[in-house]
Formats: sequence, structure tokens, C-alpha cells
Amino acid sequence: MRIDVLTLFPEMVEPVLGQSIVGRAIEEGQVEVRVVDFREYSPDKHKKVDDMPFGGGPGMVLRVEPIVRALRAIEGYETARKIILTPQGSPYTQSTARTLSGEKHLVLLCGHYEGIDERVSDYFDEEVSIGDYVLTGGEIAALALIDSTVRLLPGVLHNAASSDEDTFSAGLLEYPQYTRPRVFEGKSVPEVLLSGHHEAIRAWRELEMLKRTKARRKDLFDRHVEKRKKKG
Ligand code: 6GU
Repeated sequence: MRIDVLTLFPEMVEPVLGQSIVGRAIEEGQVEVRVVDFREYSPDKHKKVDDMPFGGGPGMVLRVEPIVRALRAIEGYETARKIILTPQGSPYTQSTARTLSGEKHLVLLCGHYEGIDERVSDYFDEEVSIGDYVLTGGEIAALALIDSTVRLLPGVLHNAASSDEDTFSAGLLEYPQYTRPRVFEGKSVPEVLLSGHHEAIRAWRELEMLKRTKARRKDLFDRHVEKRKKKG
């Protein structure tokens, strides 16, 4: 997979990509990420990338020319899946990550300031938001999208079972995990996990997933119950 990130803050993105599982995937060549500072594509001599909104109002708006020029400089941009990161986008979910992990080439545009000139959207396929809160820019959202997508690429998670057991793949939150020591400051690991009784452990974990999901994510719990009803 190839990923191009269009941003005004490359130094917010680049160092993060070198770390952990994504860093290793880049080193191993499973993904190639390029970070492009679209300020370099501003057509004017002051390299201005924003301007006042037509119609008035607070803040500044990202101009269309630097973005479209930077996009057109990306090799193969025509066939890439082109995504704008903005709080105005459709919600990003694990299912979006699964879909994107099947793409050959992604282009991610990080918005900033009050917004992006609406005409930019004609050059992109979709707009995506990572949740109902406002970030100062799309960089952290782009990193979340890259991280969640790259970990699903074949061979990136060396333990293949681990992405199938993900929280949202099953539609439930995960069960609680424990490791050594067996007792810490008087807090014991649940007895069943030490029993070696595989069926009892499986049943306990399933119940914990349901309890936790019901308490924390009633929306996911209700959907899970509906799905089970339909299956009969
Ligand atoms: Cl994609 N961008 C910004 N600026 N804020 C966000 C977001 C994106 N998703 C949630 N909040």
C-alpha cells in the first residue's frame, strides 16, 4: 500500500510514523508513506495557503489552489482513494479501516483552520471524521486512520488472530486481560483464568464482554442483541 499525506504540519506526522507497528510495516516495505507539505504548492510568492471567508465570519479558510496543485503532483493520484479529514466528514469506523486496508493507494488531506474551500471536495472521493469532537487539524485524525488501516494489512500483525478478535470486529468490547503477578496489592486475578478449564474460560470471557459492552456502549450492546435475535 502507498499513502500520501497532504498537510501543513509534516513534523506532526512524520516522527509518529516511524514508531511501533506502523514503523515496522514501513521498514519492511508493506506500506510506503509520503508526507507532502502543500504550502510548497502555493502559487503566490508569500506561499499563502489560507484566506478570509467570502461572506464574512471568523477564522481563515484553506485555499483551493495549493491543495489541487499538490494533489496533481502525486504520481498516480488519479486512481488513488482520496480522503479529506474533517470534523464535517462521515464517521470513521473499524469497517472503514477494513475497506481502506484493501486499497492500493490512499491520499489523505489534513484540514486546518475554520475550514477548506468547498470546491476542494470535487477533487476528493470522500470526507471522514474520527469522532464528535474538534481537533485543531486533521493530522491526528490522519494518523489514527493510517494506524488502524496499516495494522490490518496482511503480515503486519504477526499474530493473525489478533485482528480478528478486535473489539469492533465482533461488535462487542473486549474481555478483561490479566498477566503476572497473580496477586497485586491484594487484587487477585479471577480464579477461572487460572483453572486451565478452557470452556469455563471461554464462557467467562463471553459474559464479561457482554457485561462491559452493556455498561459502556449500550448502542453496540443493543445492536448485538438485535443481530442475535435475527439469527435465531
Ligand atoms: Cl478528521 N479533523 C478535525 N480537525 N477534527 C476532527 C476530526 C478531523 N475528526 C474528529 N474531529
